[in-house]
Amino acid sequence: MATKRGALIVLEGVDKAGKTTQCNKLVSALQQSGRPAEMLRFPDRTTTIGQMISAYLEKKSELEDHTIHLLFSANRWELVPIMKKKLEQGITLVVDRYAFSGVAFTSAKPGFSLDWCKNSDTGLPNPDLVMYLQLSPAQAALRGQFGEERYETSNFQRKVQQKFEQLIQDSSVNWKVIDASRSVEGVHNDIVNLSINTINTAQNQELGELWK
Ligand code: Z5A
Repeated sequence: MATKRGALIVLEGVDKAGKTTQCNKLVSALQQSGRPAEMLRFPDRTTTIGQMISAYLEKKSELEDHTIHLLFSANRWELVPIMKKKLEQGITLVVDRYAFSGVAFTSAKPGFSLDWCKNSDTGLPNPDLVMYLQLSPAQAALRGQFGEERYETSNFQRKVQQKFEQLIQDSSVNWKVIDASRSVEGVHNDIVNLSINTINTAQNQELGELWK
């Protein structure tokens, strides 16, 4: 019998929403229940393109706004062959940020439309599930100071949040909004349940193309 494909599961949200914490816990829970799963994160700072992005985020280099947007996008496209291969092998991929972060962060800058920002990511593998970890700026502030990287200011993060709120209205993407202000375990339980349902459904479906 042919191997059933893995699911593409994405976690999105503003800074400090708990994406990385929850991705790690989800991968462990899936593996412990006998479901092959691996984590990916974007940007993937290990590639040549990823190193350019990392230097920009760390404010060690300057890049024009369209240019950095396209580099974030290219960093996803360069991973597509390996993502598809793993999904075909039955491995579920749990992804910390994806194209939605790309669109939300760039369109929060002056002069960028959502449509322009979506173009370079159109056709990427469409996630089977995108969980948006919703957290207000006030609740995020309780989780500590912002870091030193570019974009880590409360004013910019508020604009990014508004862009995410627009993106989650798009019914061509399987969005689920999760209240991320609860305990780590409470959030985790919801995420595991949604993910297992998605894994069961996705194995009988073709992988789609984002925004097509
Ligand atoms: N970016 C972009 O512009 N374009 C793109 O295409 C992409 C990204 C893909 C990458 O940052 C930056 O690049 C990011 C977007 C932009 N810029 N910003 N801002 P990154 O991915 O390297 O790092 P990050 O995403 O900014 O991490 P984060 O958002 O700060 O954290 P998080 O993953 O959402 O949360 P966490 O690390 O799991 O938890 C944060 C803290 O909260 C930590 O102390 C936890 O212990 C605590 N925590 C977590 N959950 C809870 C709960 N439930 N209760 C209490 N405390 C909690």
